[in-house]
Amino acid sequence: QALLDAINAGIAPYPIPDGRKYGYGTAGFRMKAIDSNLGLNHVVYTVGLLAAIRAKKRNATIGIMITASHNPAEDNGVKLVDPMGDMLEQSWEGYATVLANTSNEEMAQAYEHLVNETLVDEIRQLQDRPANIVFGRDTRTSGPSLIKALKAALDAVGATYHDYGYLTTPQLHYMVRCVNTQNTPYAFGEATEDGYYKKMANAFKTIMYGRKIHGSVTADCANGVGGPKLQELIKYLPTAAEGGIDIKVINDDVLKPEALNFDCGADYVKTKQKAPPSSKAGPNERCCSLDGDADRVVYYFTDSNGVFRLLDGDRIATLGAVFLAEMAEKAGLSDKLKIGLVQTAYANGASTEYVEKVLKLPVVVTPTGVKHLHHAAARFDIGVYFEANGHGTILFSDNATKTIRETQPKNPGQKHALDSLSASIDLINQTVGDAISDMLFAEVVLAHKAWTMENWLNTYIDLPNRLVRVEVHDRSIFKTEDAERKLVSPKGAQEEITRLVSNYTKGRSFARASGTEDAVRVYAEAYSKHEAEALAKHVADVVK
Ligand code: NG1
Repeated sequence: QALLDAINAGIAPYPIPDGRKYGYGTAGFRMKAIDSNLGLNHVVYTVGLLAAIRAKKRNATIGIMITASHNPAEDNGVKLVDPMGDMLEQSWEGYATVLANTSNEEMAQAYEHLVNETLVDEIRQLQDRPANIVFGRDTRTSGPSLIKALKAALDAVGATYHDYGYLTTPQLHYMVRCVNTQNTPYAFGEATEDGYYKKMANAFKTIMYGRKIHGSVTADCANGVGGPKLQELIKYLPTAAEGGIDIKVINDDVLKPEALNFDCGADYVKTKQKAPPSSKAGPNERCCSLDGDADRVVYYFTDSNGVFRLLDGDRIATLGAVFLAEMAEKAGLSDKLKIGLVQTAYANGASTEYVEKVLKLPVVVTPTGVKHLHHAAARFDIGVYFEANGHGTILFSDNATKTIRETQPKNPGQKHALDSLSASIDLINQTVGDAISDMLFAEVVLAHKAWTMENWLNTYIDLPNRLVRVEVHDRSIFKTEDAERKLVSPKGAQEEITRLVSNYTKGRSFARASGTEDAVRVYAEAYSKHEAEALAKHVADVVK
């Protein structure tokens, strides 16, 4: 009873506003945070309760990240991280939603009910288990008050915790995995920021051996937490003169809250298809943009004719796949390592064709949301997954890691390939998409191949495409199948879309409800820009 009283007392300052409904979306709970009437504090408190139960269930440390990623500065959100640094298991999203939608009066009861439901068979042992939680946050001004609500929940249930303060989302995922694998054969690294930077910098030096990165890279950090963290990492990396890298950091102002994701960052560049106005980069200069919590990155440059050229998540995926397939071949491991790509329906059709026909690697398509891509990628020995918006990473199976690390090289070329593959395992943050790690990886691959941005761009030609956001009365009626590529509801809509698509050369289009915004997204691609735009408009009219 003391525990239940503590839960009630702790949540008292955070009532659920009348009529509010919450859902654990594509990336946890997200909403406007400045308006306390919307109840994000209430939601965060319940996430604290759930994390403690999950930690007992898994007998492991669970992570919580307070961020709203690429969303505007006044938003915030919260997501849970499972023991291996991956996203919360999907079956638990329902529990998270139930708790979030519970009123204060019923909270203690709901907690007890959930304990009975999830820990029931072994209730005695599991209840007595310790619950340890680690958490971090991005630079939003609403962060501290949400952390206060989170701590109140953890204190109420007697959980132990470590507050990492400011972290990028992928750094928090890294910490969770490090804590849970300490003193095991699968130790991931040291669970400190220093450990994160050292692991990445050492891998970078190994893989760079004898290579040269041409020119500098300008990194736009969306005025988010990635800015100071990237500045920190740079201290661990060799400079260009030392055979390392010259990173010019821009948009790293975290003192002006309203600057976050405003006219800059990966989402701006990807959706507006232009460089941030603050960019001073000249023609053919390599640029990249991170998002507000540094879990996405896209590259771009302005070509000699002044045309803006975007190299998005599809490009980073294909770049990584080209390199790893080549290294696997040089290492004599092509037959032993099954490499595959995972994309969503938003991947440009030209990238899919390039991977299947030119690289001759398999492509799997999953619904939107990293959690879906991640699981599909884990089925390959080397699984490369990226969303077109730049969110992704590369997974190496235990078998791949063991094979790469235990194969004895027979000549210097093979040794170099094995060392590069081995360093890639450490350079890439395998827990989740990590803009900083993905950027360094792209940089070393470009150096290995001695590719300019033009060379990279010319590997295939993107089909012109258009993504539109359509406000609808009720997005919940939009149900899909076939990895979101076909609508099954509302009735008749898919037939109409299929008919429209058939009028366009290389046409492809689909509509789905967003999991993070109250809208339906329509994607269309076709042979020409004009056709892609017309197709998108017509399909948008169908769903309106
Ligand atoms: P929704 O709103 O479900 O489309 C968006 C992105 C996803 C993913 C999540 C989480 C697009 C089309 N969708 O999801 O790829 O990154 O946000 O941040 O970019």
